[in-house]
Amino acid sequence: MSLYFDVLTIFPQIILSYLQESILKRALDRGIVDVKVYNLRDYTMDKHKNVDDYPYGGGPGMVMKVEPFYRAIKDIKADGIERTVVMLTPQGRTFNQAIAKELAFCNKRLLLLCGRYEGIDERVRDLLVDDEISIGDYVLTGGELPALVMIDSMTRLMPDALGDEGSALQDSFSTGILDFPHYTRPAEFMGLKVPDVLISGNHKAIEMWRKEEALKRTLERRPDLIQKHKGALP
Ligand code: 9D3
Repeated sequence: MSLYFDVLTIFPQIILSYLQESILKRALDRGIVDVKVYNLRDYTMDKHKNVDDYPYGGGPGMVMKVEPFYRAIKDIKADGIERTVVMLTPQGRTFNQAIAKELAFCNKRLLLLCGRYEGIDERVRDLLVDDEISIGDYVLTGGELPALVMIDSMTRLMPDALGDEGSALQDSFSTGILDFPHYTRPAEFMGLKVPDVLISGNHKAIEMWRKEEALKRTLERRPDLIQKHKGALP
C-alpha cells in the first residue's frame, strides 16, 4: 500500500460518496490508495452524541469538543501504526503541490481531522495534532472538502493510480508553469481555427510552440510561478 488515509468527520458520507464516484475509485480498487472513514459521533459518550458545545467567553456559533477527538484518535492509533495527525483548518499552512508531494512520499499514514461549526477546541491542536493545513484563503463550511482535495491531489501522484501514467509528473504545477492551449476536433469551430502548427505534423515545431505558449501564458497570468520555479524551467 503506497498511500493510506484515515478521515475523522461528522459527515462520513461526504467523503465516501466522492471516493465512490470519482476516478479515485480506480486507485482504491487497485489497492494503490486506502481510505478509512470514521464518524466522530461514534466516539461520544453522552446520550445525545454531542460533538459540539457553547464557546467559553461567549460569542456566536458552537465549538467542537475535545473528548470525541481524543477518544477517536486513541482508538484509531490503537493498532500501533504510526500516523501524522493533520487538522484541516483555515489557520494551517496553505496546501500546494510541494506539500502534496511532501506528505505523499513521507511514508507515514495520514489521519485527517475535519472540523465543522465555528471551530475546534484549541486543546485538540495542543494535544493531538502534528500538522495543520488550509487549502486557501476562502471560507468553507468545514474540513471535508479540504480533506478530499488532499486525498485527490496526493493519489494522482501515485504511479498507475489514474491509468494514464506519466501525466501526473509533467503537468503544470509539477513543472512549475501553466499548461499550453489544447485542441481537439473539429479543426474549425465558430470561425476559430486550430493553430496550423498543431496540424503540420512537425513535432519539433509543435514542441517549440507549446513551450512558447505555456511560457507566454505564465508570464501574463502567473508571473509569481516563474519566480518560484525558476530552477525547473527549460
Ligand atoms: C466565518 C467563520 N470564521 C470566522 C472568522 C471562522 C471559520 C470557522 C470554520 C471559517 C471556516 C471554518 C470552516 N473551514 C474549515 O474547516 C476549513 C477551511 C476553509 O474554510 N478554507 C480553506 N481551507 C480550510 S481547511 C478547513
